[in-house]
Amino acid sequence: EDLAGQANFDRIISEDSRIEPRDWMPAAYRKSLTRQVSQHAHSEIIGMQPEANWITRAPSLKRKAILMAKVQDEAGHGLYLYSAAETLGTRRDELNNQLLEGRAKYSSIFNYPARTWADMGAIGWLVDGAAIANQVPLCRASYGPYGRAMVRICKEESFHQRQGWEILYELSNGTPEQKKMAQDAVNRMYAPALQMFGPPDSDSPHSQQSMKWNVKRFSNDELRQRFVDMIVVQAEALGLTLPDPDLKWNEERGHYDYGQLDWEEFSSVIAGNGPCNTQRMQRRRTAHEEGAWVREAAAAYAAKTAAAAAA
Ligand code: FAQ
Repeated sequence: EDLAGQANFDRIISEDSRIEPRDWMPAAYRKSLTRQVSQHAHSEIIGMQPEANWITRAPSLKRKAILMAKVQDEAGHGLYLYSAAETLGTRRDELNNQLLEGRAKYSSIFNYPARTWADMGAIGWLVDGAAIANQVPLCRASYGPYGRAMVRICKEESFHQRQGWEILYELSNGTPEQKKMAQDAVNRMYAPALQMFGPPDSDSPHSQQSMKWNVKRFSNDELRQRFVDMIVVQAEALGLTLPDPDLKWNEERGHYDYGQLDWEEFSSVIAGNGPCNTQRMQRRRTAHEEGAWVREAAAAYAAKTAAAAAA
């Protein structure tokens, strides 16, 4: 135990200042952040798949260019986050192995299929929207590299949400078939998007400690509520409805009440039994194998450059 290190860590946290990679930190802090940041990175990378599947089917050149840029942004987010995680002392190939071997989680939402073009709208609006609501407070996370990565990621996510909203707006104001397709996509994505915020507070083992460490600033339920309050008005502006009969304004609380979510489904999806878990992991493994030559070439080039510098 490092008493001076612990005292310094406690002071930094109590001043709401930042822990940097070379600072002493408790092993549990390092472990929990490595868990959260790496799972966040995995989510970004796996999260490319539902939308990447639609790039070849985008309805116009412009839509295709926007969607490609968006999916590439998600890859970039994964890379910033793996880099932030590595500063905590675990190598990226080990983090990647944890994902490939099923030892690490990624967000439940990406185990649902993207069935129609309207899903590109619903994903942008609801999934990126939930991601922003969850991640804006993480810009102030006590771990410096994570918070700084979040700032840039949130800016890009704002563009993503806006492009999704615009896809839905066009469809909602299009033909009756298009409007129906938009509504159907929202109906399917709504509840899984609310579950992105994690289990209810009463069932969230990490929340309390993460809040004491200034990693999380709000609880899962607080952020979920904030998101619901936000999207109700946005749905009205879209001319679409949210699929929850219990959704109604609660004057006393100053928030919208919403219906119970299916937490059994959530657990089952996280346990690997969602509609697309197998497909997503298979695709990731294949992509990793197909990228082996790139990693080998990069390593050979690095060795050659290092040898030349030493000579
Ligand atoms: N899915 O005690 P808590 C994106 C796990 S956004 C799967 O509440 P914590 C952008 C949790 O890891 C999506 N697992 O945990 C994009 C823990 O398991 P563990 C990614 C979940 O950490 C958009 C256990 O349950 N965003 O990718 C989920 O305090 C479009 C107990 O939970 C982030 O990762 C879930 N939904 O709170 C990309 C944000 N919820 O580790 C492409 C950063 C919980 O003990 C296209 N992360 N679990 O095995 C966080 O804010 C937090 O980690 C939470 C969970 C809020 C996700």
